[in-house]
Amino acid sequence: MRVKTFRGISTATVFAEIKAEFGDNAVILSNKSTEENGRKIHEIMVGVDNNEKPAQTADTRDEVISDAMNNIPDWNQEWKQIKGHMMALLKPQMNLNLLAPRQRLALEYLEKEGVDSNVILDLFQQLRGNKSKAILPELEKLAPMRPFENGIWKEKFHALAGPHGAGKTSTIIRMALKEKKENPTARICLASADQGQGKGRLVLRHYADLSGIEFKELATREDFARLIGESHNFDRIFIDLPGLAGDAELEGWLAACGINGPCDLAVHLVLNPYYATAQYCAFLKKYKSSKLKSLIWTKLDESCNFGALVNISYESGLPVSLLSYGSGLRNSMKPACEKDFWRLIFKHQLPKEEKAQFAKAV
Ligand SMILES: Nc1nc2c(ncn2[C@@H]2O[C@H](COP(=O)(O)OP(=O)(O)OP(=O)(O)O)[C@@H](O)[C@H]2O)c(=O)[nH]1
Ligand SMILES: [Mg+2]
Repeated sequence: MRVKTFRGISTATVFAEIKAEFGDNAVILSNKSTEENGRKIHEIMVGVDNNEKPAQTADTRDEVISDAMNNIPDWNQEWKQIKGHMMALLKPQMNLNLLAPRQRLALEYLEKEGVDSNVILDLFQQLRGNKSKAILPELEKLAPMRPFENGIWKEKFHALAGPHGAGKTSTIIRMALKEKKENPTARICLASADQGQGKGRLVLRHYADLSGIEFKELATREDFARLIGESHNFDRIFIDLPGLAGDAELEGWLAACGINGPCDLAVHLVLNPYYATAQYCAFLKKYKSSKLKSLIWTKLDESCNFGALVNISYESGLPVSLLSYGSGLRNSMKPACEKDFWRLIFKHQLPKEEKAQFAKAV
């Protein structure tokens, strides 16, 4: 951080000078008045991030908008901190005596389970003063379900995105096999856009060959364009996306492949329940996209608490579509439903296996 002191005969002139040099990027470190030769002098010390360039006046409407957009990440960060402080202040005001014992127990349980205080506070607001109000309908509003099963998802293209190793390839195979089993005559395409060194695309090809599903590799923008052109030959197209490294973001990645436009695509974000809160925030930023339509939770069998499932639904506003709870391809995944989801949160019970779910699909 670069530090600079500005002096002048009034705070207004000093602030004007600071604004002219650094715009809104300066952080006030100190602000004091002293006397010099009988005159009052105002001295303001500011700090500026070394990466910040001195402010340039945004002349056109586009420049003003672009400036504002560039500041959004900083503002988001600041807002998160403010929200944290507000929660710390508000929490002592959360008078649990306004709740019925069973409502109170539920909130206390959720807190222990790792559900964030802003979610708990929201629930408290919904329940306070109405001791007969059931908690489950309120919870269901916070974490909606949109099961991935027959007839619910109309999109033709379904792509799975998410961090490395989250379970994208395994899940897309399960989804394609499930589709094949439920609609044996459906024309399904399984496509791998993951050109990394891993064996993901070989595994995809293997299962596609075994089960009579068409397989495609998507390495270039032209491959995507060709698949879109041929899409009338398929009823469902499942795409395995790579984990995005470094600063790459889903929206930019989809744009580079030419599939962020009107293409009939739903992207589902695959996550595991045991990341740290800051990591989830980073994932939600990285995978934010108008095409992102649901959350898929995998590795539920490896986790010992599930508060993150509630937190991410609440933060993202996205419905949960699938729950996965085993490393194998059979009997390890179910379309999400309220009963399974809340049983998992409150009882740590994994979803019950559907009878012979994929038994004859492979
Ligand atoms: N225990 C458990 N393991 C799972 C589950 N889903 C996937 N796995 C395992 O997690 C590992 C990684 O799964 P992949 O499907 O390869 O994950 P990915 O996201 O495609 O990984 P990359 O392509 O390397 O980014 C594999 O060993 C899977 O068998 C699950 O629900 N539970
Ligand atoms: Mg993979």
